[in-house]
Amino acid sequence: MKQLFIYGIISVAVFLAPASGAESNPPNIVLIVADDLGYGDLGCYGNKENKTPAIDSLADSGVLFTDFHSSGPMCTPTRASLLTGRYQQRLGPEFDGALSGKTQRSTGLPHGTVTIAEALKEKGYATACYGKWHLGYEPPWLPPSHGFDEFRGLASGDGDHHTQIDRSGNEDWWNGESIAMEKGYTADLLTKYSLDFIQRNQDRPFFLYLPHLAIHFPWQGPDDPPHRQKGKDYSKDKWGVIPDPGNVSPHVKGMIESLDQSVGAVVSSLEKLGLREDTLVIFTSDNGGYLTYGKNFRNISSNGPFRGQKTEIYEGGHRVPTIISWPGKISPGVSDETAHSNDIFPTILGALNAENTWEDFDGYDLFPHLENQTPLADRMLFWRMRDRSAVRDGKWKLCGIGKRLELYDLESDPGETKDLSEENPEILSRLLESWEDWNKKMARSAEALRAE
Ligand SMILES: [Ca+2]
Repeated sequence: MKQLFIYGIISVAVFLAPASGAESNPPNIVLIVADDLGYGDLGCYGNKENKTPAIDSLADSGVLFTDFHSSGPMCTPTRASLLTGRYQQRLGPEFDGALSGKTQRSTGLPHGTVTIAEALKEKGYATACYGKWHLGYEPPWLPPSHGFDEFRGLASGDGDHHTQIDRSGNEDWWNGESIAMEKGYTADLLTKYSLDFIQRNQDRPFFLYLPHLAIHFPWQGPDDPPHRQKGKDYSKDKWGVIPDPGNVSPHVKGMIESLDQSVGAVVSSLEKLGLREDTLVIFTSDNGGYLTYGKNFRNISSNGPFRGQKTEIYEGGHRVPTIISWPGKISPGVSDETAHSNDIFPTILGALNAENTWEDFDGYDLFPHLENQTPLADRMLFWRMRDRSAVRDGKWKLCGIGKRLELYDLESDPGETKDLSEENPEILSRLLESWEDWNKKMARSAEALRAE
């Protein structure tokens, strides 16, 4: 399962276009991140129930990845990797999991890190974040401290989609560094700000980071009722109003379809303004979906053929839907290359043909692969969430759950059903050794950052 590109007619145009060289006319960048969207939740990834025509059409216009991975199986870790191009573990072990709204309110993404927004701002881009941040709860840990000119949205991991009240009962809807509560459905509000930003900045390069809250709980479609009120604690009641916990999917379907409408509105606005061929659009998810939650909630998301779910290090926890589209520049197709959240920042610089003067990335620039189908060089990938770990090397995947070690051959067994560790002790020990080296490297980085 390697490098399967379906060449479209556009590939001829791409072939005739000059090699990478966008520095003179830098493209706009739109990075849309869905929250908890599973591998199997979209039509273009095989879902038969959810109607996602806009995202499906984005996939038709670009490259759909079948083996793309979020850097963590949860929100905060992946967001840190996406925005910095580096493993979140370099920031310290607290970035293994989600930043807590109770105990970690006065910390966040370290100010010494360089984000995509900071790099693009330096290149003259207008920058905005509309959506869920979850890399800090209050100033000075919000997007304006990390290169974003504008921020509207929520700082925490989950706000009510109608009332914008967070899990701890706080008002959580920001304009820059101030609370500015607003009525409306979260996805629709984020779309409104995105369209306005595109309109206002149509004559200059812009970076729109649109991290939707959909489809994170509370599971509320646009037609479901509001749930949270200011001043109450929802840590034991995070989910919204779910009359039939055995079947959460109708609520999630409403959220997925509202997410799809948002993507459609953004793409249409680019088209109407004549900007579509000047804009690189990236769509991804921050981790896999929940299939079940707690004792009661069932039938939530779909991770397609993959085992496991959000918070787990099986494929269902971190193999995510990802589409990269730039009509006229990137030939439409399907890529089976193994790619990762860490690749997004270097790929954006690749699209700009801009030299990286900021940071040593852990990720690859996918742009030569997207533009010319150049295969990616071999590499190992690593995941760590507290006592859960994974190492990927080609078809092999090592999973560590506490002290238990499992080895899977993803080529013959993508569903991770048959543990081959006993039959392959050499492969197991090689991956384990790489895992230990990687951990040491991450610890040294985190230590250096603390010493700054
Ligand atoms: Ca998430």
